[in-house]
Amino acid sequence: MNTQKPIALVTGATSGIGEACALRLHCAGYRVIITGRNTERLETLKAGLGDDALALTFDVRDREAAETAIASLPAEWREIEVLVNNAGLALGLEKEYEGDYRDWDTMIDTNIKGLLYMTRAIVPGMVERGKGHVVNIGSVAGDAAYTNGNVYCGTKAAVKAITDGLRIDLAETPIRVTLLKPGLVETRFSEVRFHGDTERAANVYKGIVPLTGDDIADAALYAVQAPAHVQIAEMLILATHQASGSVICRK
Ligand code: NDP
Ligand code: 8X3
Repeated sequence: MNTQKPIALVTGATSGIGEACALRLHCAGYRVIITGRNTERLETLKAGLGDDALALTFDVRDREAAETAIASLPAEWREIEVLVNNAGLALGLEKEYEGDYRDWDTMIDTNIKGLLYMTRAIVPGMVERGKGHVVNIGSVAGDAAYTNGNVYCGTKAAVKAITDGLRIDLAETPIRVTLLKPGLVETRFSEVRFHGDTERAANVYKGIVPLTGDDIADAALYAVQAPAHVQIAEMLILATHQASGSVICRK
């Protein structure tokens, strides 16, 4: 392992945008801490990355598990320079007054509270060392609610406010904070949203060329590699035929 290389930690690295970010950061010369709930997928990813990767299995909703995982990092993996808060999900697409409260709890606990737990566990070290970059994965869904998006959109609006708050609180430090707001990205996202209904999930990407996880990883890397005096505060990244969370032109 090359301990001269900077360290990046990516949550939800087992799939989609998180996996793409981990791979891009690794290619760009980072040692990567890949985290998620699925040990088998993490180990497969780690096998492809070699010594410059460390896998940590925990659920971001479990504050104690997240804190313990970070506190028990080996000395040579402690100085995390980039945190990508990516783990998240949508569950359900129905009217708010007909929604499933269990789906709401999971989205709120993962997208908002999980992101906060990771931030609280890692950012103090960045402040102490005077070096760091937090990249939060928000969404176009946080800019404005769309039909039946209600609670998911609410969680991503919260991610926007929480990211702005962190940037304000860190303004006196060299630590930078970036919010990425992707539109339609073809990952496992819709399959998860529709509780495993792959046909319904596939329809989300019909008639439009969606973004890929790599497109979002490119944006993350651009922000991270910007000169130290440049803070990419926010990026909205849409497919060419998507204009907002609600306006999608399918052909
Ligand atoms: P995927 O479903 O492909 O990936 C989600 C990742 O988050 C998986 O690695 C998943 O792991 C992990 N995850 C979910 N819940 C938890 C948890 N409680 N603890 C730890 N890890 C967890 O979807 P995407 O890559 O598309 O989603 C990544 C992020 O991007 C999310 O925050 C999503 O809201 C956001 N986003 C996605 C867009 C899209 O169109 N795809 C657009 C805008 C934003 P596991 O396998 O264990 O579930
Ligand atoms: C994911 C993008 O438009 O499906 O956040 O909500 S969208």
